[in-house]
Amino acid sequence: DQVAIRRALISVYDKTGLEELAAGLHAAGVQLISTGSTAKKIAAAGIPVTEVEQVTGSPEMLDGRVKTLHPIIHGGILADRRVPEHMETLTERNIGQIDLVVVNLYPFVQTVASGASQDEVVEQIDIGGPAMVRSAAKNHAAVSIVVDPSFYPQVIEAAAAGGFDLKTRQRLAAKAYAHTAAYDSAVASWTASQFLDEDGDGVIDWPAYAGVALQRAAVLRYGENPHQQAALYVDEAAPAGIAQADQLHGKPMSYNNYVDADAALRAAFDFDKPAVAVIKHANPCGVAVASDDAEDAIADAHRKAHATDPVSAFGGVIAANRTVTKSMAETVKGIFTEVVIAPDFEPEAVEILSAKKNIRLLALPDGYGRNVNEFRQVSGGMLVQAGDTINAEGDDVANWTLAAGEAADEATLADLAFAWRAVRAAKSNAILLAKNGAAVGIGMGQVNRIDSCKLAVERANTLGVKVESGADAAGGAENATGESEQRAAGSVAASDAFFPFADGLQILIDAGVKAVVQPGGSVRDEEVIAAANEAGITMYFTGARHFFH
Ligand code: 93A
Repeated sequence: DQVAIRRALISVYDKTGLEELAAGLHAAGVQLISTGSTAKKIAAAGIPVTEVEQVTGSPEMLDGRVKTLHPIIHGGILADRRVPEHMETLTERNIGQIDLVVVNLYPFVQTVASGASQDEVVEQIDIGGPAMVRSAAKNHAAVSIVVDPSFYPQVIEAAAAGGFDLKTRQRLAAKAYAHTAAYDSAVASWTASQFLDEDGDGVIDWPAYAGVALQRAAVLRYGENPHQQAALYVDEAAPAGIAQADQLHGKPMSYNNYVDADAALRAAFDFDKPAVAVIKHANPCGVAVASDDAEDAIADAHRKAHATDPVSAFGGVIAANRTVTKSMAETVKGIFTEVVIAPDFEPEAVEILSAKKNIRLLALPDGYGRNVNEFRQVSGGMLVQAGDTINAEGDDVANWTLAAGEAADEATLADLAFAWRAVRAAKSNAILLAKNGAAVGIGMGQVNRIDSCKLAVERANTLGVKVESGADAAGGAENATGESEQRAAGSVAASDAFFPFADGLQILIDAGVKAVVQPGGSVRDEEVIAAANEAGITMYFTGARHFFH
């Protein structure tokens, strides 16, 4: 099932390996036809080549917008050799068959990334290139399509050995369609960003558009479990995230590592202050911020985040929103950790952590941001939604309404603001207790809010290590008394959604929580407000909700 390669059409923007390819094909007796600058480069190398214009009798026009879009070209590619009428048509119209098409497209993604103007970007939308790629891939029964310069050596070899077999032509076709699909997705993403951002805030307005440009970046060892195959795909049109991170050390990332590292980024990057999140099973078991003027703030944030729940932090994934410092690395070194992801690492931090064979260190590329749209597969289809952000009006403390008790003092309000941002990272139903810029108890993933409240309180009161007074509660293991610290009393709480009844809130009140922030909006708000007033605690309503499932 080999098909001999007698005539090849070459039209490439990226001229890598072109001369070698042309020389190899010519040596194998293949006749070459080619477009403008591709033909020039081949001819300059002393290899015979016919310009597409000569073949079609139709000169390139409209500044090159129309060069290969011609029946003589597409007829030569698309004719089905098994159909006698097709062959007769070629003869009647004097069209020569094309057996091999080598194309790579205008650099659209690179042009967008360069910050070029709208007109310049539009000019880089390749039309004729994808048309040839798609024609040749469709007719893989006879035609070979090559879009990747690294494959040229095999092309030369095949041309000399009687052509590719059917299986290879089929594989090349599949690769070619993935290539044009990704290219068109990138074009769709960009045009959406230019024309569908109706209010000009940089976010594509839902539900107008959902688009991805995915390329497989890695085959993973396995999926969520060892019997599941898995791979990583990178969205070329998305802001840089976990999929583009640069691994500095450690074994390859696993499927679960990616899921947890992404959850860790979501948790740590909601804060302007230096912040660290520790993740297990896609949920935070530690979140904390440190003051910008603290000495080695990120190490401080990490100590506080680890202290949230030191039991669960074993085998966790850590994200920091600042460079990982030497002293943070020294603490992390003593804790069994799967992954650390951060914008950067001090060289000493890499050195210290690299002594541990199994820890994976990932540096985030510049411009970290979350995807505008979120996709979730359901059986038989896909759900798409605009990603949740922490930019709603109700996320701004200035817009909160005091629903019960006295207005909080500055420190309490700061803790409430921290808790409100942090609770968004925990799976619903989520309740997060916080003190001094650190989570002290997190209840998440429960099917009712009462259980999440109980869990948060229980964790706050059993996992805190009591230390001799004066010692740093988070770092002072050497001063530990062996008892657990009762951390729920005097803490503040955030709830990702409203309390449907007063019962959940009552659990927090009984545990000594002094202030609560929640969306409000339940039909029983009056009952919930009454419970807060009776206990004399402060309660704010945000009007915004952050379910996360
Ligand atoms: O402007 S186009 O969309 N119109 C065409 O008819 C056409 N034919 C090939 N772009 C077209 N191409 C592209 O030109 C190819 O995809 C390739 O990237 C490039 C090669 O042109 P040259 O050989 O002049 O460098």
